[in-house]
Amino acid sequence: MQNKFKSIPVKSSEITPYSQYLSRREFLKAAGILTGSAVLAACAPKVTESTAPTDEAALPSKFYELGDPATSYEDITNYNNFYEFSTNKEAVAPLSENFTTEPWTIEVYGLVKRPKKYGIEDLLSKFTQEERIYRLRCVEAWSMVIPWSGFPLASLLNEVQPTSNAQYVRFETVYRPEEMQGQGSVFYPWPYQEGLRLDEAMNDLTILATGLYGLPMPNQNGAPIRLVVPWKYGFKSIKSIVKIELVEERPQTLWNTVGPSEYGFYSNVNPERPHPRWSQASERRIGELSRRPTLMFNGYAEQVAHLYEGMDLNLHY
Ligand SMILES: Nc1nc2c(c(=O)[nH]1)N[C@H]1C(S)=C(S)[C@@H](COP(=O)(O)O)O[C@H]1N2
Ligand SMILES: [Mo]
Repeated sequence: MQNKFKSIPVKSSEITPYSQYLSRREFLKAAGILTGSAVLAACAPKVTESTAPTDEAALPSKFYELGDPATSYEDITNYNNFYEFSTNKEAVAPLSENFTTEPWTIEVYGLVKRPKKYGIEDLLSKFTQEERIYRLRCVEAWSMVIPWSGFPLASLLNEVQPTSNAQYVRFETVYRPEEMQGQGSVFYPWPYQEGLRLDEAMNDLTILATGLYGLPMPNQNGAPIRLVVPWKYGFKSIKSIVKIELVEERPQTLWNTVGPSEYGFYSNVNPERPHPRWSQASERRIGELSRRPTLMFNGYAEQVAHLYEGMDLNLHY
């Protein structure tokens, strides 16, 4: 049984509306868990054991991921990596404000029995949207907890029916340099591409996310639809997807092309394998002051470690 805990699938009718998240924030503030507004969090005193509520059971457990509350909406939507717009995390939100996400089509093709082009509205109505609260661990050693809504990638793949030759899934972000000024940069091979092994893509933790905090996906987070693979470094979770191709050979990925020794194809979160330029043993949770240890597979080992049995994770990084 995989995915018994640590992610919380619910019916779309049960996706927490943003208003409820807000009242929850007020509740947590009153309980002494959140100190001040998210924007001021860096200046706020560290919450210690003594100020944290003793009666944790009183808090609604669905808002937690491995015991941690979700990062604030403000932080999730104003501290972004989305190089198509900017390499400056704070500049992504303003620069993506006028990005066009309607109409939006995703083409699913390659080694499949039923290739198909889906409008985003088809995907939203066809697949039950679930809420999944996941950690996101960036390779740069910061992390967040994000309440996504979306659906398992496996649901879509089962519909198009990969053929027996299909071994990998290749994803591609929209190429629209007139709207995405960062795509003018000659330092990166646009469009952004990513890839997963087919069994990784079929794992229940892997979702296509269409929203967060019960709201439609903000442009800066990869509207209208992006991948989320919570046990891998954040750059695997490709944004604003227009193509999903089933292929036989391992696909090229943007970061592996740019820095093969720094960014491997697998890029599973692994505290024991340092990045060549920094340690991956700990991370800075956005909104918190002190660092915390990074967990193997970002805390999802129980659900995914079996995918890598017998593999040397230092070799296959
Ligand atoms: N197309 C595209 N997808 C992308 C990126 C990007 O620059 N372009 N950045 C990645 C990185 S490095 C991270 S950490 C996450 C950040 O997601 P968030 O801004 O929603 O937190 O998106 C990933 N997906
Ligand atoms: Mo990242």
